[in-house]
Amino acid sequence: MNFSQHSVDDSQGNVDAGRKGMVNHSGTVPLSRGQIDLWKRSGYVVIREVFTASEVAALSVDAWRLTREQHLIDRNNLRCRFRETFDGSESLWETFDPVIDLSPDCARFSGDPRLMGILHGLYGEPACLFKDKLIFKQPGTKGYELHQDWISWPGFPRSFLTVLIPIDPSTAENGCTEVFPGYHRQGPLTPQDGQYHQLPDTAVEESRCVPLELQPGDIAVFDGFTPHRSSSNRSQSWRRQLYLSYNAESDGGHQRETHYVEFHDYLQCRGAGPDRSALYFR
Ligand SMILES: O=C(O)CCC(=O)C(=O)O
Repeated sequence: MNFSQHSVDDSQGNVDAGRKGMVNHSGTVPLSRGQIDLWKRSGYVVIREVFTASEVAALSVDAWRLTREQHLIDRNNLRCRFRETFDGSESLWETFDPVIDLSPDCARFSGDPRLMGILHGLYGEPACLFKDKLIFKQPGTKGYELHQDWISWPGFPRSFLTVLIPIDPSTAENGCTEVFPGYHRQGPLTPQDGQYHQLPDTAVEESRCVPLELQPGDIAVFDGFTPHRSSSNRSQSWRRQLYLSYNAESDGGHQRETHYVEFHDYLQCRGAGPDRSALYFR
């Protein structure tokens, strides 16, 4: 396991816990004070080679299986998101949110002791799974505008963070996630009215953009206040990536079930109009 924040921070923060067998029996990864300070300063971190090729290959097989669950892939199913295409043709299915109840492999990754050890190191306490989604990002689909994930719903945990687990290599061409370090320290950058807001491009300095180009086995972690976005998938292949979000245990404890009740209410209210009654969760 190789802990880095791209070349800027490599000199201060490399640890190769996986290859040198530094993961201890409780699964805790020994992160140095300096590495944790870097995470706090930047609001993101990349850790290389956390998972083995065979572990990610198994996840990949299960993710392909999900693409054949045609009875679930439906515009009225609250579990699904569809995304516009950049050539203007019909939007394509993009996401299952949640996903761990559909996929034993995704569930296994969400509680993996190495991952939980890393998060314990970053939080200084145990992490609780809050949300889980698999973004399939088919070729031709658009990316996401600049935004922060934290939303001002009552009790929404300020310790929210997301772990990216690439199933396919994520590259600039297939629309990898891009983060803007440091801004998380400013907290929410949009009105706190309980609605999702895009950020204007002027909210960040373009030169600070870091593309999270990852190989299967690597992970990236970013804070709920870290501005991020992604481009269209202009490659010929899918960019499948598991997004696992957590909160610190002392910040509300286990609240995944409550979150999904609240999230579905939000989606149903947003889907105003005659079609709203057709929405369901399966
Ligand atoms: O697909 C991506 O790279 C970005 C996804 C994202 O920003 C989100 O789900 O909040």
